[in-house]
Amino acid sequence: MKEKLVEKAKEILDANFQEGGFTIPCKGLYPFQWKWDSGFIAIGLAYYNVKNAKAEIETLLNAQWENGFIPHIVFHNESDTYFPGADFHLSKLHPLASKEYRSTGMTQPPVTGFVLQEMLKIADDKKDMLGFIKSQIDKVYDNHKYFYSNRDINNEGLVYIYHNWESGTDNSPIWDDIWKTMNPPEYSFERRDTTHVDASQRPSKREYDHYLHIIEIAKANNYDDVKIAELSPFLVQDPLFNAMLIKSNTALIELYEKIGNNADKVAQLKSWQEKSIKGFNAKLYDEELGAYVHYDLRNNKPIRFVSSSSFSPLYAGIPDKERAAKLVKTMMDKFGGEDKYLCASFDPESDRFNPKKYWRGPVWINLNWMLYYGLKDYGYAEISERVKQDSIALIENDGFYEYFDSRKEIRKTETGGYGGNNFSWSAALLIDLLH
Ligand code: 9WN
Repeated sequence: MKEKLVEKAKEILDANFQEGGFTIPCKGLYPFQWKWDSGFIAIGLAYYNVKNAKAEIETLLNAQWENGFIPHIVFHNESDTYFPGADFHLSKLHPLASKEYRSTGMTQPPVTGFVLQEMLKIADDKKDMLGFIKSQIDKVYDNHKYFYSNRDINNEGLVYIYHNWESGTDNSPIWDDIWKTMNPPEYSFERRDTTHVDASQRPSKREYDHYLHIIEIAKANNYDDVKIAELSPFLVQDPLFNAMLIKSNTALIELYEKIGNNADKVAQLKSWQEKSIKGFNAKLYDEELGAYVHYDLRNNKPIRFVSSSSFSPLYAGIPDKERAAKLVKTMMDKFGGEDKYLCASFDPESDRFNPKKYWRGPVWINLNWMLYYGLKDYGYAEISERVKQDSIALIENDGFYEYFDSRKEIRKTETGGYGGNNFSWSAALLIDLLH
């Protein structure tokens, strides 16, 4: 069974790999290269196709802007099966945008640092992989420098995101209260996602109006970071995003130390890291909820909801042992019942929970993958094993979907896989989990 699943996963990754040297997340639905997808995909590829794994990362980093920014989507081709595309985002408005690649003017969680480290762990030929890393690592360092120089506006070691698409958890109920502070125009546009996937599993038209409106504001200011920080109605410190940055800092420090001769960069990374971990624990932990939460910088208040992002700091070594124990208790109490697969993307006890809709409840394999390793590192062998086995069972029973229903019992009458099928990161991370 294991061999068959891995074989199928490889078939999916191979079919989604494109001539331009990158992998689409899913045929039709997502026809370009996405930043954090690319990272997870490269981990899976590293097990059996080192050439493609390297190409994946190199192609993404080739699209980096002169200020170190790495965009969330790189539009390598002219596909019109996705909205909003290159002509809407107009990255060229920013003076330092890539001249060669069209992209969005927003980013996604900074996973590339820890992905490079994973690739080194996986590679048989360590010398060859370290050589590759040496050729790419400064670009990732520059990306972290971009974040700390432009997005830590209060100098507290925490960077902001200015759009829900930057979070990667696009329509999470976390953002609902922010939408209430906005009243965007009713744009007319042609959605493409709902031609590929059941509309009930995707964000609503009104939610898209909000998403587009934030971009219109950023575009009117040529994607200038200072202006965005001043004007964007959406400005959030996201625990998942910041945990990814912290995890990648750790990876860059260790990789630079292996490479040698980079004492200045190591010192800088260590200083960012110290401040970030301190700021993270001081600001984003909610004692009463026993979980990390988002902070709404625009409206100056914590967003007090528990989601799978709340537990992602385990993957980055952020909580101390005592706090980690509280996090695990919260996770198991709310998300861990025997009738459920771990780990729903949003608090199943909340009235905002929706088990079928995208980031409002379904299980996502990339978050599970992080939780598996995080829990394992903190010594929760049994629970981490359950996260792993649940992830495998979901894919085995339902298929290589984009997201999954956490309720076990619904499978008596229907399938529990939702969104796009033959989804690349579900395939790539399964290869890692089954290794
Ligand atoms: C917008 C590609 C991306 C993922 C995100 C996921 C979804 C896009 C969309 O697909 O977002 O970026 O159009 O819905 O939420 O995490 O990177 O797989």
